[in-house]
Amino acid sequence: MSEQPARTLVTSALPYANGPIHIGHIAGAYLPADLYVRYLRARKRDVVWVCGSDEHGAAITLRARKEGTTPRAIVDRYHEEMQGAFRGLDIDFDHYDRTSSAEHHEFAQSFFLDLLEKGAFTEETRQQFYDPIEQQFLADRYIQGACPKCAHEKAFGDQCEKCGSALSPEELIGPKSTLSGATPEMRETTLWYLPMDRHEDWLREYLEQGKLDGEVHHDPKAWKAHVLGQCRSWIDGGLQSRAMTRDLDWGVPVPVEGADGKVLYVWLDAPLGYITATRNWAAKKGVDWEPYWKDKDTQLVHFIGKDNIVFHCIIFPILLKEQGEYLLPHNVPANEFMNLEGDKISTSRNWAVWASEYVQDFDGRSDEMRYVLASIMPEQKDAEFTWEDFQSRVNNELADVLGNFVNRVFVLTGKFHGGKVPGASGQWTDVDEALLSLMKGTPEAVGEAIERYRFREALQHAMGLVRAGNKYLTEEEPWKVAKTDPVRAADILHLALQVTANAAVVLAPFLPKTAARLTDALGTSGLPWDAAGGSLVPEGQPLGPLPILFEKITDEQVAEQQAKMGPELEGMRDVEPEKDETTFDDFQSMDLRVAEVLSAEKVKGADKLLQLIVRTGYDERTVVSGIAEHFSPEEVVGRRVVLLANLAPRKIRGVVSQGMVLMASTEDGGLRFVTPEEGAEPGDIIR
Ligand code: B3M
Ligand code: ZN
Repeated sequence: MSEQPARTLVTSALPYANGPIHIGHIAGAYLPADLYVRYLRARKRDVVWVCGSDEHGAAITLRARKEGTTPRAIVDRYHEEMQGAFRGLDIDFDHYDRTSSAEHHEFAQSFFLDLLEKGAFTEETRQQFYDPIEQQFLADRYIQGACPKCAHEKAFGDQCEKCGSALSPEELIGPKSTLSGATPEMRETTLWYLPMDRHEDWLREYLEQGKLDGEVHHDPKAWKAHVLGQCRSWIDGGLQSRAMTRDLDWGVPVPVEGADGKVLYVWLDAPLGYITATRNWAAKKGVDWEPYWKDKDTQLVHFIGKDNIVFHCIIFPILLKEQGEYLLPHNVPANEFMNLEGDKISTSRNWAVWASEYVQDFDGRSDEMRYVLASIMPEQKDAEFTWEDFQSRVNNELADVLGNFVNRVFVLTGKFHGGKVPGASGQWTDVDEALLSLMKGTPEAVGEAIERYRFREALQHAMGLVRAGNKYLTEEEPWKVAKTDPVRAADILHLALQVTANAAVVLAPFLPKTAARLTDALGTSGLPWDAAGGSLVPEGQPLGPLPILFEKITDEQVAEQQAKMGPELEGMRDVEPEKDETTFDDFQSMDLRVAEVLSAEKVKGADKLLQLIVRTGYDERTVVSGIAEHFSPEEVVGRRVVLLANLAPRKIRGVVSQGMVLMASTEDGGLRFVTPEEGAEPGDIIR
């Protein structure tokens, strides 16, 4: 295990406040950080975890434009939405901030000025893409073209989302404005650039050898291979200067005279949001924020998705290093992508599982999603979520293994020991010893995996203890043994109870709700991680009631969730659900005919009814119709209508009605005739 830092500052990528959070985001940058931080908290380490909404940049302004509203309205909406989603999944930041706040603007501006004074930027007047129709400069997501690295057709001006390359707009092949579709012109503007080529040497040393200013900074072998691989290929490709300002009206204004209409590049301002968030967290707590960013004994860990690697491993470190007082990341355990049901997650195609929808549909069942996402987390390569896999993991692992084990332990303790923890004789068998030793080693195995950012492995270790306990109970059969050897039966249950309590501790980062239910029922709430490994529940301790821990996911739920994905069609109405399925034969049994209304009069004493005489082409008959509130008799006479001709005659207000005229009900509660096309004659059969 690596040497213990004095404190750890954990960050998760600030999500763009331009849309809701989906499970790909959760599995990428939030759940792993949450697991890591919950574990460190359980170990009583000094850890702070900050995050917040990224409220600037083209992601926001383009969304506002699309919806015909202001960037402010967009960020306010999603700032709330995202926090609700995080809460619903028990993603428990110490502090969640936002980058549009006055505090953040001030801090980002002062940081920019500081770097400007230190000579970190160059001011250059260059030709930039300009949209002649929209009359604005185009950068980042305002411009699209083919990626020069991988040929992906829809690379943005700052990044290709397919291969992850950081790009400049000039590199795009066949650039087009995403605003108007126009081919952009070149116009001159003045921007501040970060000459990144100056930094290649120390970056290489920092990333490849884990050294900073000649001193050991971190263990480069502790970094994920795919993270280092991406960094290496960028540096090998030669780092270009990157503009750190934009000609835009939404963002942190460039705090320099004459820079009206210019804002800081979002990837300069957003990572500084981590610092703003830490400062605000500290102010709220009444503690000093600076050690978390400046003390050498602090470890800074950034949790992100792989598309953010260049910004956290190259650009932000350059900015921090130029400023000089701040720590550089100790590790950046970026995750790869989570795919969904055989395809990439896509917001625009609604190919996603939205966190807040999950929370709504599976009320109170956040542990189930956390468990599945941790089990398949894309740590080293892309992974895939499917609802069937979700169902099978919840049903076969959480319900049938964990739920079943714990339930049997509680039921048996109730039955044989009056709900109190039985004492143990101390005469352990080999089988017991094996389980005891697994129990002893589990907290360390889980912790060690978590400290190496291997959350899947950590969960495997934790569940390994549960599986072993479940198997132990099944094979040792205390319910049978109790009849002949009550002392042995008590030993078995005693040990099973210790396994249950230990499982609750090591599963707590993954399944916080379940762990709390378990420790409440066991009377062991609040035990620190370091207590785990041995006996946690004392003899004689009364057990509380155990709620049902997991309900099975049904096939209907799976089908319902699968049906939700995919494009939502424009202009859909909220209407009554469809009736139950009918058969072709039932449909065939209805005799629908074109008919003509010959006369109409109100039915006495009934406001709603008109008595009609209709001509069917083969007879004339009376039909009573409930349309009097919508149509006067004069409006009806002479119309061609659709008649359900073989409806059994009914007596309505003393009049025998022979059939029914079909009507369409409108959105506002009105009625309209279903009128056959011109030329249709009474007697024509509708089929
Ligand atoms: N908002 C990008 C993203 O969500 C960005 C992260 C900022 S972290 C400082 O992919
Ligand atoms: Zn590419």
